[in-house]
Amino acid sequence: MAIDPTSPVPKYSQLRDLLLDWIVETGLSVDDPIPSERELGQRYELSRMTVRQTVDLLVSEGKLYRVPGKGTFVARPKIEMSLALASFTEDMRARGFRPGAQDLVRRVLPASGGTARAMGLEPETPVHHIERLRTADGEPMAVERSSIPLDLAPGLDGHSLAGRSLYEVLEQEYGIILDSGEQTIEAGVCDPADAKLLGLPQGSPVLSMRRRSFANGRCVELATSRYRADRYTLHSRLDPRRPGGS
Ligand code: 16G
Repeated sequence: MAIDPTSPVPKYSQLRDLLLDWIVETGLSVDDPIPSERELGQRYELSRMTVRQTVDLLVSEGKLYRVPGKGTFVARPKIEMSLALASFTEDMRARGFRPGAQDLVRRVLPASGGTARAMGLEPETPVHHIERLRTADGEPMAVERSSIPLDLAPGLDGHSLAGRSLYEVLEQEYGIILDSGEQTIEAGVCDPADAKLLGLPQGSPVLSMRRRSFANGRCVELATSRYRADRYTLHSRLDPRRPGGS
């Protein structure tokens, strides 16, 4: 396939699609090098500037990565997160990764006004405040901050969550089985503290998620999480609209 100079699609964008197809067709895999920008320019009869624009785009999309002085290589595919009431542990295992958790902060605190409102609690109700760094195959993936009412899980602060699933502890130790939830997702950037934990430059893009999980109508967890946007993509099944539904 060649670049179509009469197409309304910009040339750098046509080259993006051609390159991605070429990577699949030639069977290139993770960490394999792609041809140099000079070679690509010759092959597709494009200026060096256009090729550079395409490679920059593919790097920013996380499909390629550059190593200064060495070249440009095929990046690892992103991890696809399904929008379900699954735990990080379940989600990672289902995708063939080894899940991990580092306990960063564990405290019992009075719920702030916002937390109390979101969880349907009286202001200042004691909640477990849990901050964890989540890893997949040992690589930092997300920083998760959760609030859980103390009365639902007394003594939870005494259970180490390092390398353990919070949802498993809630189920096994407290008999809490989450049965519904809701989640909002928005684009965000890494603040200095999270950038350090995630091993990313400050200001890197993240997926900022806020989840409320319930059991028998009661809010069990309010969690705000920051996931690396360079490693994650979200996947959601789309069901048909029901007649009369909103
Ligand atoms: C997910 C949840 C998080 C929950 C965790 C429990 C999102 C954005 N967050 O990561 O709220 O605390 O699962 O995972 O989905 P665990 O049972 O493996 O500790």
